[in-house]
Amino acid sequence: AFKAQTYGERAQAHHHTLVRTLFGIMEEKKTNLSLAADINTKAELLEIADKVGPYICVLKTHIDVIADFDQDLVDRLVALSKKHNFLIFEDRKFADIGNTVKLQYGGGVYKIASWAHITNCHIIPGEGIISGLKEVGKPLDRGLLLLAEMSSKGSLAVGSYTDKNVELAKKHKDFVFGFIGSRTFSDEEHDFVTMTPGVNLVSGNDSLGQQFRTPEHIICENGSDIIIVGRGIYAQEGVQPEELAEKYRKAGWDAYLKRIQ
Ligand code: 5FU
Repeated sequence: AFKAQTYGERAQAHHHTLVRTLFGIMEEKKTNLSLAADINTKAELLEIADKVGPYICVLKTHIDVIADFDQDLVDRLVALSKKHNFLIFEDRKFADIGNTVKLQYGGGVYKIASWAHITNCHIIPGEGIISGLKEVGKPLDRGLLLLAEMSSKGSLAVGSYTDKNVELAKKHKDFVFGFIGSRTFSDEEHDFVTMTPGVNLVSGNDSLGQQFRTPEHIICENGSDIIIVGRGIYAQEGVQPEELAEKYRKAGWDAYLKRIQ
């Protein structure tokens, strides 16, 4: 049912503050594109975030790959998120016990909870990881995604493990708002957001197990909500990232319009 609804309709009905904001941004900017900015210097990350900002709803970071990370970087990323109206998703993939992830999420060098609207975790340690992250993130109106599936070849996140993610998401829907996965996991009662990595305009693989599918396949056929694109946008020689971002924005949005018609 949610597959046929607009992002705007789902925003209005949703209980999670962050989802209302996210779907609102998507409607306003007509984009379901997230940039996976796997860039390793501060200056280059800020440059691409500023250039591609107008075309995306979410900027996805791996903050621990930045060689010259400092607090000024996150201050400026937050400023860009306000300037261009996008959310920031730190793709941290927490995977430890509740007490440890609380420390990793709220503190340390990166203080992820203080600037990232969204983060994610594996459920390998059991339910306590969600409870631990929630203690830090919920008072800040942050949101958590569970890694129900992965895009890489041979991923073990399948079958009953994937189902367990959905079960825990329902139980913790005051904080968990969706999944990393290849398709929708919503049912009649629960409206979850799926964000899908491994997206390119041409399907295929890289040399390290990444598997790419097209925006049309992911959004229109599989009912996912947001496409995450990295190298398709920033690693095409001779083409500006903003030009490619607009191409992916349009492909993702056209696939969504086709789905809801
Ligand atoms: F959870 C996942 C997953 O299952 N596959 C992924 O590729 C996360 N990713 C991330 O999406 C990965 O860490 C990269 O940051 C990004 C994909 O980038 P690409 O250049 O489009 O392959």
